[in-house]
Amino acid sequence: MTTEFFAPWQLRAAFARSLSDMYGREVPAYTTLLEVSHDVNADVVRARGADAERLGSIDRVTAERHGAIRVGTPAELQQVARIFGAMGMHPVGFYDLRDASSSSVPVISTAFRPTDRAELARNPFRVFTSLLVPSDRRFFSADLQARLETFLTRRSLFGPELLALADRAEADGGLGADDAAEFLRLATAAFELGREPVDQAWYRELEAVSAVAADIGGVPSTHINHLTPRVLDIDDLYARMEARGITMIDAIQGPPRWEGPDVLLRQTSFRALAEPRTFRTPDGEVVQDSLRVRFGEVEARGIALTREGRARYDAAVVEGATPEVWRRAFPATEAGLVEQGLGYFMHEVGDDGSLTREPVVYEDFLPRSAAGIFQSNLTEEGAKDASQAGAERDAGWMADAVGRELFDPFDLYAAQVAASLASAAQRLGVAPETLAATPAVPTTTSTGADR
Ligand code: OOG
Ligand code: NI
Repeated sequence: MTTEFFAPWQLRAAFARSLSDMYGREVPAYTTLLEVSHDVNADVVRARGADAERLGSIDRVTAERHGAIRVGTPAELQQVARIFGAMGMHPVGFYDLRDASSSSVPVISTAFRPTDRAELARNPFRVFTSLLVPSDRRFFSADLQARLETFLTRRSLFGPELLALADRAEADGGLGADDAAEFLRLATAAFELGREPVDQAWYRELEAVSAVAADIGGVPSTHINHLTPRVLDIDDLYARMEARGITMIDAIQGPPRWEGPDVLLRQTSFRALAEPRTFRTPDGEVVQDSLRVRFGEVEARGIALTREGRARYDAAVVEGATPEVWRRAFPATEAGLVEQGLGYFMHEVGDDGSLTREPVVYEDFLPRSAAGIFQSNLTEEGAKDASQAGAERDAGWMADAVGRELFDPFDLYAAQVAASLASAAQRLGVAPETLAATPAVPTTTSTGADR
Protein backbone atom coordinates (compact mmCIF):
# COMPACT_ATOMS: atom_id res chain seq x y z
CA MET A 1 0.00 0.00 0.00
CA THR A 2 1.29 3.44 -0.79
CA THR A 3 1.10 6.14 1.84
CA GLU A 4 2.29 8.85 -0.48
CA PHE A 5 1.74 12.29 0.99
CA PHE A 6 1.58 15.53 -0.98
CA ALA A 7 3.09 18.57 0.71
CA PRO A 8 1.68 22.03 -0.07
CA TRP A 9 4.36 22.74 -2.66
CA GLN A 10 3.58 19.48 -4.45
CA LEU A 11 -0.11 20.36 -4.51
CA ARG A 12 0.83 23.81 -5.84
CA ALA A 13 3.05 22.45 -8.60
CA ALA A 14 0.47 19.82 -9.55
CA PHE A 15 -2.32 22.41 -9.55
CA ALA A 16 -0.33 24.73 -11.82
CA ARG A 17 0.14 21.82 -14.26
CA SER A 18 -3.47 20.73 -14.07
CA LEU A 19 -4.71 24.28 -14.63
CA SER A 20 -2.30 24.64 -17.54
CA ASP A 21 -3.63 21.45 -19.18
CA MET A 22 -7.21 22.60 -18.70
CA TYR A 23 -6.52 26.11 -20.02
CA GLY A 24 -4.72 24.67 -23.05
CA ARG A 25 -7.83 22.64 -23.89
CA GLU A 26 -10.10 25.65 -23.43
CA VAL A 27 -7.92 28.29 -25.11
CA PRO A 28 -5.83 26.72 -27.91
CA ALA A 29 -3.86 29.94 -28.53
CA TYR A 30 -2.43 29.47 -25.02
CA THR A 31 -0.77 26.28 -26.24
CA THR A 32 0.84 28.24 -29.05
CA LEU A 33 2.05 30.75 -26.48
CA LEU A 34 3.62 27.94 -24.45
CA GLU A 35 5.35 26.50 -27.50
CA VAL A 36 6.80 29.85 -28.48
CA SER A 37 7.85 30.57 -24.87
CA HIS A 38 9.65 27.24 -24.79
CA ASP A 39 11.49 27.98 -28.03
CA VAL A 40 12.50 31.44 -26.86
CA ASN A 41 13.75 30.14 -23.50
CA ALA A 42 15.73 27.33 -25.11
CA ASP A 43 17.39 29.85 -27.44
CA VAL A 44 18.25 32.22 -24.59
CA VAL A 45 19.77 29.42 -22.51
CA ARG A 46 21.80 28.28 -25.52
CA ALA A 47 23.04 31.80 -26.21
CA ARG A 48 23.66 33.02 -22.66
CA GLY A 49 24.45 29.85 -20.70
CA ALA A 50 24.49 30.15 -16.91
CA ASP A 51 23.77 33.86 -17.11
CA ALA A 52 20.27 33.02 -18.40
CA GLU A 53 19.52 31.33 -15.07
CA ARG A 54 20.58 34.22 -12.91
CA LEU A 55 16.97 35.04 -12.02
CA GLY A 56 15.80 31.46 -11.54
CA SER A 57 16.78 28.02 -12.79
CA ILE A 58 15.49 27.02 -16.21
CA ASP A 59 13.40 24.33 -14.49
CA ARG A 60 11.73 26.92 -12.32
CA VAL A 61 11.18 29.27 -15.24
CA THR A 62 9.78 26.51 -17.48
CA ALA A 63 7.18 25.51 -14.87
CA GLU A 64 6.50 29.09 -13.80
CA ARG A 65 2.97 30.46 -14.30
CA HIS A 66 0.74 33.10 -12.88
CA GLY A 67 -3.00 32.93 -13.16
CA ALA A 68 -5.62 35.65 -12.82
CA ILE A 69 -9.03 35.20 -11.25
CA ARG A 70 -11.79 37.63 -10.31
CA VAL A 71 -14.33 37.25 -7.52
CA GLY A 72 -17.32 39.23 -6.27
CA THR A 73 -17.42 39.27 -2.47
CA PRO A 74 -15.15 39.05 0.59
CA ALA A 75 -16.79 35.68 1.37
CA GLU A 76 -15.68 34.36 -2.04
CA LEU A 77 -12.22 35.82 -1.50
CA GLN A 78 -11.96 34.00 1.85
CA GLN A 79 -12.80 30.71 0.16
CA VAL A 80 -10.17 31.37 -2.50
CA ALA A 81 -7.69 32.02 0.34
CA ARG A 82 -8.49 28.60 1.86
CA ILE A 83 -7.94 26.82 -1.46
CA PHE A 84 -4.63 28.59 -2.11
CA GLY A 85 -3.66 28.29 1.56
CA ALA A 86 -3.72 24.51 1.06
CA MET A 87 -1.01 25.01 -1.57
CA GLY A 88 1.21 27.25 0.54
CA MET A 89 0.11 30.44 -1.21
CA HIS A 90 -0.52 33.56 0.88
CA PRO A 91 -2.01 36.96 0.01
CA VAL A 92 0.75 39.45 -0.82
CA GLY A 93 0.31 43.10 -1.74
CA PHE A 94 -2.59 45.41 -2.45
CA TYR A 95 -3.35 46.79 -5.90
CA ASP A 96 -6.04 49.36 -6.63
CA LEU A 97 -6.92 49.15 -10.31
CA ARG A 98 -9.87 51.54 -10.12
CA ASP A 99 -7.65 54.58 -10.45
CA ALA A 100 -4.81 52.95 -12.35
CA SER A 101 -7.08 52.56 -15.34
CA SER A 102 -8.86 55.11 -17.51
CA SER A 103 -11.54 52.64 -18.54
CA SER A 104 -13.96 51.07 -16.14
CA VAL A 105 -12.14 48.52 -13.96
CA PRO A 106 -13.98 48.46 -10.60
CA VAL A 107 -11.70 46.05 -8.74
CA ILE A 108 -9.00 45.90 -6.08
CA SER A 109 -6.54 43.01 -6.04
CA THR A 110 -3.97 40.97 -4.18
CA ALA A 111 -1.76 38.07 -5.28
CA PHE A 112 -1.62 34.64 -3.65
CA ARG A 113 1.90 33.23 -3.79
CA PRO A 114 4.54 31.38 -1.78
CA THR A 115 6.46 33.77 0.47
CA ASP A 116 9.45 31.66 1.43
CA ARG A 117 12.56 31.58 -0.78
CA ALA A 118 12.85 27.79 -0.79
CA GLU A 119 9.13 27.45 -1.55
CA LEU A 120 9.44 29.92 -4.43
CA ALA A 121 12.34 27.93 -5.85
CA ARG A 122 10.28 24.73 -5.71
CA ASN A 123 7.39 26.28 -7.59
CA PRO A 124 6.53 29.98 -7.62
CA PHE A 125 2.92 29.64 -8.86
CA ARG A 126 0.98 32.81 -8.09
CA VAL A 127 -2.54 33.99 -8.75
CA PHE A 128 -3.48 37.63 -9.24
CA THR A 129 -6.87 37.82 -7.55
CA SER A 130 -9.28 40.70 -8.08
CA LEU A 131 -12.29 41.60 -5.97
CA LEU A 132 -15.22 43.62 -7.29
CA VAL A 133 -16.16 46.84 -5.43
CA PRO A 134 -19.95 47.09 -5.90
CA SER A 135 -20.24 49.98 -3.41
CA ASP A 136 -18.12 52.29 -5.59
CA ARG A 137 -20.57 54.92 -6.85
CA ARG A 138 -18.32 55.90 -9.75
CA PHE A 139 -19.41 52.62 -11.31
CA PHE A 140 -22.57 51.31 -9.64
CA SER A 141 -25.80 53.02 -8.57
CA ALA A 142 -27.30 52.04 -5.21
CA ASP A 143 -29.92 50.02 -7.06
CA LEU A 144 -27.41 48.14 -9.20
CA GLN A 145 -25.18 47.54 -6.16
CA ALA A 146 -28.11 45.96 -4.31
CA ARG A 147 -29.02 43.66 -7.19
CA LEU A 148 -25.37 42.76 -7.79
CA GLU A 149 -24.81 41.87 -4.15
CA THR A 150 -27.96 39.76 -4.08
CA PHE A 151 -26.81 37.88 -7.17
CA LEU A 152 -23.33 37.35 -5.73
CA THR A 153 -24.43 36.16 -2.29
CA ARG A 154 -26.78 33.60 -3.86
CA ARG A 155 -24.18 31.90 -6.00
CA SER A 156 -21.67 29.34 -4.80
CA LEU A 157 -18.31 29.16 -6.56
CA PHE A 158 -16.65 26.41 -4.53
CA GLY A 159 -18.33 23.28 -3.22
CA PRO A 160 -18.13 22.09 0.42
CA GLU A 161 -16.03 19.06 -0.51
CA LEU A 162 -13.31 21.19 -2.12
CA LEU A 163 -13.25 23.59 0.84
CA ALA A 164 -13.12 20.74 3.37
CA LEU A 165 -10.15 19.17 1.56
CA ALA A 166 -8.46 22.57 1.43
CA ASP A 167 -8.88 23.09 5.16
CA ARG A 168 -7.57 19.63 5.92
CA ALA A 169 -4.53 20.16 3.69
CA GLU A 170 -3.76 23.42 5.43
CA ALA A 171 -4.21 21.96 8.92
CA ASP A 172 -2.22 18.77 8.23
CA GLY A 173 0.44 20.31 5.97
CA GLY A 174 -0.63 18.29 2.94
CA LEU A 175 -2.89 15.48 1.73
CA GLY A 176 -2.65 11.76 1.10
CA ALA A 177 -2.61 10.58 -2.52
CA ASP A 178 -6.35 9.98 -2.98
CA ASP A 179 -7.39 13.19 -1.28
CA ALA A 180 -4.75 15.12 -3.20
CA ALA A 181 -6.10 13.79 -6.51
CA GLU A 182 -9.64 14.73 -5.54
CA PHE A 183 -8.57 18.17 -4.31
CA LEU A 184 -6.77 18.86 -7.60
CA ARG A 185 -9.70 17.64 -9.67
CA LEU A 186 -12.22 19.80 -7.81
CA ALA A 187 -9.96 22.85 -7.67
CA THR A 188 -9.27 22.69 -11.41
CA ALA A 189 -12.96 22.22 -12.23
CA ALA A 190 -13.85 25.26 -10.12
CA PHE A 191 -11.87 27.45 -12.55
CA GLU A 192 -13.21 26.02 -15.82
CA LEU A 193 -15.35 28.24 -18.00
CA GLY A 194 -19.02 27.87 -16.98
CA ARG A 195 -21.35 26.10 -19.37
CA GLU A 196 -24.63 27.23 -17.84
CA PRO A 197 -26.57 29.76 -19.97
CA VAL A 198 -25.77 33.38 -19.14
CA ASP A 199 -28.68 35.69 -18.28
CA GLN A 200 -28.39 37.98 -21.28
CA ALA A 201 -30.18 41.07 -19.95
CA TRP A 202 -28.26 40.97 -16.66
CA TYR A 203 -24.91 40.43 -18.35
CA ARG A 204 -25.48 43.28 -20.81
CA GLU A 205 -26.66 45.63 -18.06
CA LEU A 206 -23.41 45.07 -16.15
CA GLU A 207 -21.33 45.19 -19.30
CA ALA A 208 -22.62 48.70 -20.02
CA VAL A 209 -20.98 49.71 -16.71
CA SER A 210 -17.87 47.55 -16.97
CA ALA A 211 -16.91 44.45 -18.93
CA VAL A 212 -14.93 43.32 -15.89
CA ALA A 213 -18.01 43.69 -13.66
CA ALA A 214 -20.01 41.58 -16.14
CA ASP A 215 -17.27 38.94 -16.22
CA ILE A 216 -17.38 38.73 -12.42
CA GLY A 217 -20.99 39.37 -11.47
CA GLY A 218 -22.84 38.51 -14.68
CA VAL A 219 -22.31 34.76 -14.48
CA PRO A 220 -22.94 32.17 -11.76
CA SER A 221 -19.41 30.69 -11.71
CA THR A 222 -15.82 31.91 -11.87
CA HIS A 223 -13.00 30.97 -14.26
CA ILE A 224 -9.34 31.41 -14.78
CA ASN A 225 -9.01 34.57 -16.87
CA HIS A 226 -5.49 33.94 -18.13
CA LEU A 227 -2.48 31.82 -17.30
CA THR A 228 0.86 33.44 -17.92
CA PRO A 229 4.13 31.67 -18.72
CA ARG A 230 7.48 33.33 -18.11
CA VAL A 231 9.92 34.04 -20.92
CA LEU A 232 13.53 35.08 -20.87
CA ASP A 233 13.23 37.39 -23.90
CA ILE A 234 9.82 39.00 -24.23
CA ASP A 235 10.73 41.16 -27.25
CA ASP A 236 11.68 38.05 -29.18
CA LEU A 237 8.51 36.31 -28.04
CA TYR A 238 6.37 39.26 -29.15
CA ALA A 239 7.90 39.20 -32.63
CA ARG A 240 7.54 35.42 -32.96
CA MET A 241 3.85 35.48 -31.92
CA GLU A 242 3.08 38.20 -34.47
CA ALA A 243 4.95 36.17 -37.10
CA ARG A 244 2.62 33.27 -36.28
CA GLY A 245 -0.37 35.50 -37.04
CA ILE A 246 -1.47 36.05 -33.44
CA THR A 247 -2.31 39.70 -32.84
CA MET A 248 -0.67 41.03 -29.70
CA ILE A 249 -1.72 44.16 -27.77
CA ASP A 250 0.11 47.28 -28.93
CA ALA A 251 2.88 47.36 -26.38
CA ILE A 252 4.94 45.53 -23.82
CA GLN A 253 3.91 46.92 -20.41
CA GLY A 254 6.55 47.94 -17.87
CA PRO A 255 10.22 48.84 -18.35
CA PRO A 256 11.66 49.19 -21.88
CA ARG A 257 14.20 46.89 -23.46
CA TRP A 258 17.58 48.40 -22.69
CA GLU A 259 21.21 47.43 -22.09
CA GLY A 260 21.07 47.67 -18.27
CA PRO A 261 19.68 45.18 -15.73
CA ASP A 262 16.08 44.04 -16.13
CA VAL A 263 13.99 45.12 -13.18
CA LEU A 264 10.50 44.21 -11.98
CA LEU A 265 8.25 42.92 -14.70
CA ARG A 266 7.59 43.27 -18.41
CA GLN A 267 4.31 41.88 -19.72
CA THR A 268 2.33 41.64 -22.92
CA SER A 269 -0.70 39.70 -24.11
CA PHE A 270 -2.67 38.56 -27.11
CA ARG A 271 -6.16 39.90 -27.41
CA ALA A 272 -9.11 38.18 -25.85
CA LEU A 273 -10.61 35.67 -28.25
CA ALA A 274 -14.33 35.23 -28.92
CA GLU A 275 -15.40 32.08 -27.10
CA PRO A 276 -18.81 30.50 -27.69
CA ARG A 277 -21.26 30.95 -24.80
CA THR A 278 -24.95 30.24 -24.47
CA PHE A 279 -27.30 32.97 -23.29
CA ARG A 280 -30.84 32.98 -21.99
CA THR A 281 -32.75 35.88 -23.56
CA PRO A 282 -35.43 37.85 -21.71
CA ASP A 283 -38.08 35.68 -23.48
CA GLY A 284 -36.48 32.56 -22.03
CA GLU A 285 -34.97 31.42 -25.32
CA VAL A 286 -31.48 29.86 -25.18
CA VAL A 287 -29.22 31.22 -27.93
CA GLN A 288 -25.60 30.74 -28.98
CA ASP A 289 -23.38 33.81 -28.91
CA SER A 290 -19.83 34.56 -27.89
CA LEU A 291 -17.89 36.51 -25.27
CA ARG A 292 -14.41 37.96 -25.37
CA VAL A 293 -13.03 37.81 -21.87
CA ARG A 294 -10.07 35.48 -21.74
CA PHE A 295 -6.70 36.26 -23.19
CA GLY A 296 -3.12 35.07 -23.23
CA GLU A 297 -0.47 36.92 -21.34
CA VAL A 298 3.27 36.39 -21.10
CA GLU A 299 5.89 38.00 -18.90
CA ALA A 300 9.59 38.48 -18.29
CA ARG A 301 10.73 38.98 -14.70
CA GLY A 302 13.60 41.09 -13.47
CA ILE A 303 15.23 42.17 -10.21
CA ALA A 304 13.03 43.16 -7.24
CA LEU A 305 13.40 46.85 -6.40
CA THR A 306 13.53 48.41 -2.93
CA ARG A 307 11.00 51.10 -2.03
CA GLU A 308 13.52 53.66 -3.26
CA GLY A 309 14.03 51.77 -6.52
CA ARG A 310 10.31 51.43 -6.93
CA ALA A 311 9.78 55.18 -6.47
CA ARG A 312 12.29 55.72 -9.26
CA TYR A 313 10.49 53.21 -11.39
CA ASP A 314 7.12 54.88 -10.84
CA ALA A 315 8.53 58.28 -11.77
CA ALA A 316 10.26 56.88 -14.85
CA VAL A 317 7.08 55.20 -16.09
CA VAL A 318 5.21 58.50 -15.82
CA GLU A 319 7.95 60.12 -17.90
CA GLY A 320 7.63 57.37 -20.50
CA ALA A 321 9.18 53.92 -20.53
CA THR A 322 11.85 54.66 -23.14
CA PRO A 323 15.51 53.57 -23.05
CA GLU A 324 16.52 57.27 -22.78
CA VAL A 325 14.41 57.76 -19.65
CA TRP A 326 15.77 54.50 -18.21
CA ARG A 327 19.39 55.54 -18.74
CA ARG A 328 18.72 58.63 -16.68
CA ALA A 329 16.71 56.83 -13.99
CA PHE A 330 18.67 53.61 -13.43
CA PRO A 331 22.31 52.57 -13.20
CA ALA A 332 23.51 50.40 -16.07
CA THR A 333 24.85 47.57 -13.88
CA GLU A 334 23.72 45.38 -11.00
CA ALA A 335 26.57 46.82 -8.96
CA GLY A 336 25.02 50.23 -9.48
CA LEU A 337 21.67 48.97 -8.18
CA VAL A 338 23.42 47.62 -5.08
CA GLU A 339 25.40 50.78 -4.42
CA GLN A 340 22.43 53.07 -4.79
CA GLY A 341 20.21 50.82 -2.67
CA LEU A 342 17.71 50.39 -5.50
CA GLY A 343 17.54 46.60 -5.82
CA TYR A 344 17.38 43.57 -3.53
CA PHE A 345 20.38 41.22 -3.57
CA MET A 346 21.15 38.11 -1.52
CA HIS A 347 24.59 37.99 0.11
CA GLU A 348 26.38 34.74 -0.54
CA VAL A 349 29.74 33.44 0.61
CA GLY A 350 31.72 31.33 -1.84
CA ASP A 351 33.92 28.36 -0.90
CA ASP A 352 36.95 30.64 -1.05
CA GLY A 353 35.34 33.03 1.43
CA SER A 354 34.54 35.66 -1.19
CA LEU A 355 31.27 37.52 -0.94
CA THR A 356 28.94 37.69 -3.92
CA ARG A 357 25.55 39.25 -4.39
CA GLU A 358 22.79 37.46 -6.26
CA PRO A 359 19.75 39.39 -7.48
CA VAL A 360 16.34 38.63 -5.98
CA VAL A 361 13.73 38.05 -8.65
CA TYR A 362 10.56 40.17 -8.53
CA GLU A 363 7.69 37.88 -7.50
CA ASP A 364 4.84 40.41 -7.58
CA PHE A 365 2.82 42.56 -9.96
CA LEU A 366 2.56 46.19 -11.07
CA PRO A 367 -0.74 48.09 -10.84
CA ARG A 368 -0.08 50.20 -13.92
CA SER A 369 0.80 47.17 -16.03
CA ALA A 370 -2.17 45.26 -14.65
CA ALA A 371 -4.45 48.15 -15.58
CA GLY A 372 -2.87 48.24 -19.03
CA ILE A 373 -3.48 44.52 -19.47
CA PHE A 374 -7.10 44.80 -18.30
CA GLN A 375 -7.67 47.85 -20.46
CA SER A 376 -6.18 46.64 -23.69
CA ASN A 377 -8.41 43.60 -23.51
CA LEU A 378 -11.72 45.35 -22.94
CA THR A 379 -13.93 45.67 -25.97
CA GLU A 380 -16.06 48.36 -24.33
CA GLU A 381 -14.80 51.26 -22.24
CA GLY A 382 -17.78 50.98 -19.87
CA ALA A 383 -18.96 53.95 -17.86
CA LYS A 384 -17.22 55.65 -14.95
CA ASP A 385 -18.65 58.74 -13.27
CA ALA A 386 -15.55 60.52 -12.04
CA SER A 387 -17.65 63.16 -10.24
CA GLN A 388 -18.67 60.59 -7.60
CA ALA A 389 -16.47 59.78 -4.62
CA GLY A 390 -14.91 56.32 -4.79
CA ALA A 391 -15.21 53.77 -1.98
CA GLU A 392 -12.07 53.92 0.20
CA ARG A 393 -10.00 50.75 0.00
CA ASP A 394 -6.50 49.99 1.23
CA ALA A 395 -4.28 47.12 2.32
CA GLY A 396 -5.90 47.05 5.76
CA TRP A 397 -9.34 46.74 4.22
CA MET A 398 -8.09 43.94 1.98
CA ALA A 399 -6.58 42.07 4.95
CA ASP A 400 -9.96 42.19 6.71
CA ALA A 401 -11.76 41.08 3.54
CA VAL A 402 -9.46 38.12 3.00
CA GLY A 403 -9.48 37.33 6.73
CA ARG A 404 -5.76 36.56 6.81
CA GLU A 405 -2.48 38.35 7.20
CA LEU A 406 -1.77 40.34 4.06
CA PHE A 407 1.98 40.39 3.45
CA ASP A 408 3.81 43.47 2.26
CA PRO A 409 6.05 42.54 -0.68
CA PHE A 410 8.85 44.94 0.31
CA ASP A 411 8.93 43.48 3.83
CA LEU A 412 9.24 39.96 2.39
CA TYR A 413 12.16 40.87 0.13
CA ALA A 414 13.89 42.87 2.87
CA ALA A 415 13.57 39.99 5.35
CA GLN A 416 15.13 37.56 2.86
CA VAL A 417 18.02 39.87 2.23
CA ALA A 418 18.56 40.50 5.96
CA ALA A 419 18.61 36.75 6.61
CA SER A 420 21.21 36.23 3.88
CA LEU A 421 23.30 39.03 5.31
CA ALA A 422 23.17 37.52 8.80
CA SER A 423 24.20 34.07 7.63
CA ALA A 424 26.98 35.42 5.39
CA ALA A 425 28.31 37.47 8.31
CA GLN A 426 28.21 34.43 10.56
CA ARG A 427 30.15 32.34 8.05
CA LEU A 428 32.77 35.02 7.71
CA GLY A 429 32.83 35.71 11.45
CA VAL A 430 32.16 39.42 11.11
CA ALA A 431 29.37 41.79 12.13
CA PRO A 432 26.55 42.05 9.54
CA GLU A 433 26.90 45.87 9.39
CA THR A 434 30.41 45.58 8.03
CA LEU A 435 29.18 43.44 5.13
CA ALA A 436 26.30 45.67 4.17
CA ALA A 437 28.79 48.42 3.41
CA THR A 438 31.35 46.25 1.62
CA PRO A 439 31.18 46.31 -2.16
CA ALA A 440 30.71 42.70 -3.18
CA VAL A 441 31.51 41.10 -6.50
CA PRO A 442 28.40 40.11 -8.41
CA THR A 443 29.26 37.11 -10.54
CA THR A 444 28.62 38.63 -13.93
CA THR A 445 29.08 42.36 -13.62
CA SER A 446 31.91 44.52 -12.42
CA THR A 447 31.62 46.64 -9.32
CA GLY A 448 32.03 50.35 -9.11
CA ALA A 449 34.64 49.38 -6.56
CA ASP A 450 35.61 52.76 -5.18
CA ARG A 451 32.24 53.65 -3.66
C1 OOG B 1 -5.83 40.69 -14.05
C2 OOG B 1 -4.97 41.62 -14.85
C3 OOG B 1 -3.63 41.85 -14.17
C4 OOG B 1 -1.24 41.05 -14.39
O1 OOG B 1 -0.48 40.14 -14.74
O2 OOG B 1 -0.83 42.19 -14.11
C5 OOG B 1 -2.67 40.74 -14.33
C6 OOG B 1 -7.08 40.27 -14.75
O3 OOG B 1 -7.22 40.48 -15.96
O4 OOG B 1 -7.95 39.71 -14.05
O5 OOG B 1 -2.98 39.60 -14.46
NI1 NI C 1 -1.60 38.55 -15.52
